[in-house]
Amino acid sequence: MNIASSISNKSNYYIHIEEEFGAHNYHPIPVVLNRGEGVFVWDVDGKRYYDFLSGYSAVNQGHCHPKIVDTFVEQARKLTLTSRAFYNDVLGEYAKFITGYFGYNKVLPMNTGVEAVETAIKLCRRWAYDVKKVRANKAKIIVCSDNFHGRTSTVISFSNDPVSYERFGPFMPGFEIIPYNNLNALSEALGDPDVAGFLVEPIQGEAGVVVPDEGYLRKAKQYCEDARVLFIADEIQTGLARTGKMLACDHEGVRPDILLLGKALSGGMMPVSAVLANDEVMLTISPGEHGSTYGGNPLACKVAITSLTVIQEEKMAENAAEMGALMRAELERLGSPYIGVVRGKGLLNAIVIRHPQPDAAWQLCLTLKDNGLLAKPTHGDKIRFAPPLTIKKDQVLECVGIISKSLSSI
Ligand code: IF1
Repeated sequence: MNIASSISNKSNYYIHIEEEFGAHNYHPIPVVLNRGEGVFVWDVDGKRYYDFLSGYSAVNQGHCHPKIVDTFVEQARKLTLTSRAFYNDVLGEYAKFITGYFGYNKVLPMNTGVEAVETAIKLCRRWAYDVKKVRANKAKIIVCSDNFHGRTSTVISFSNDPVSYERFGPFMPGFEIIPYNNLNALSEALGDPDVAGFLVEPIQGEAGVVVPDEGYLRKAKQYCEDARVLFIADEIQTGLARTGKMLACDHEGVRPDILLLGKALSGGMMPVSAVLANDEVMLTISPGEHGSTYGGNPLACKVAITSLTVIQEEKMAENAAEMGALMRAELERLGSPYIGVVRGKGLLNAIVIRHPQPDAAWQLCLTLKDNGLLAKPTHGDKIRFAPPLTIKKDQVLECVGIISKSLSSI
């Protein structure tokens, strides 16, 4: 089933110049977008699509949310960057707001998600040496197989996906990979007194929306407490109402020792990430020992306050839970022979395609595009279905219709 996907001359022009002058570090679905609003995006020919990727969960609030855009424009006209060499009238306000919002003593503001992960690694190691008194340069952090925490050299050092790490060595030591969703493996690894932290995605996004067993996070947190090990939750993709609760950890009442946020923290306006922790951890870093040029800039902070506010105001977590349950039920009801598994929580969902053709998931995404819905496969046979959290019931039903129509053309 090799349906040539329709690509206009106008789109081809943009695809060509990006190919000619841009690095080839992605293989995008062949669609050229130039407008976004809510759950929709439009291509350069004016065709409208449902966005079922949401910028990898960076536009949970919907594309170009009017209140977030207004905040961005208003602050952009006032003051965008002071650096941390000076104070400004926004960072303190934001720090007070976000620590109160999530219930932590302190926030360390960064920009990209992987910078938040790197910051957590440094905080965890510093806490290990200064508080837990782990032997110098021996601190170990446990991670899970099939993890995705970003693409810096340190972070790919603990990936088990050759596509992420091959021929990028040498690698950063101090990490141990255990199977995800396996409490025995965690318990055994925690026996090592040099272990300082357990870094985990509450649901593994890139791996194809892998949801652990009920109770896994709660028991893992308890094991970490018993072993005096920091539980570090990477909620960069699962957080901010995506899974039907403000945090995916909230489904099990787990409070991470270090909480990582990114992506939708800015509603898709710009890179904004945050590391939240209490003083025992956060104050192990002293002035001048960590930071970044744009970390905590006034523009990012104002945008983040509005991005967090609208999630609560518009009850996006509740909507994600309801619309996600509807979507999974309707997808199951299709009874398509090509859908192996439907899985997810809230509006972080994926289907596993079962088809003899190796690129069936890719071909299906091309057909979905032609039928007005944008999604992209992950790890070959899985397709993530993660629309903005503002999606309504009739839109979910329309999208399931599009998916059904597209499946029938396989
Ligand atoms: C790409 C994946 C998703 C993340 C988690 C940290 C980060 C990410 C749980 C780093 C980033 C992005 C990166 C982007 C595609 C996307 C992605 F496919 F790569 F894995 F969402 F699943 N923790 N995920 O998901 O945040 O530094 O990118 O801001 O690299 O292609 P970042």
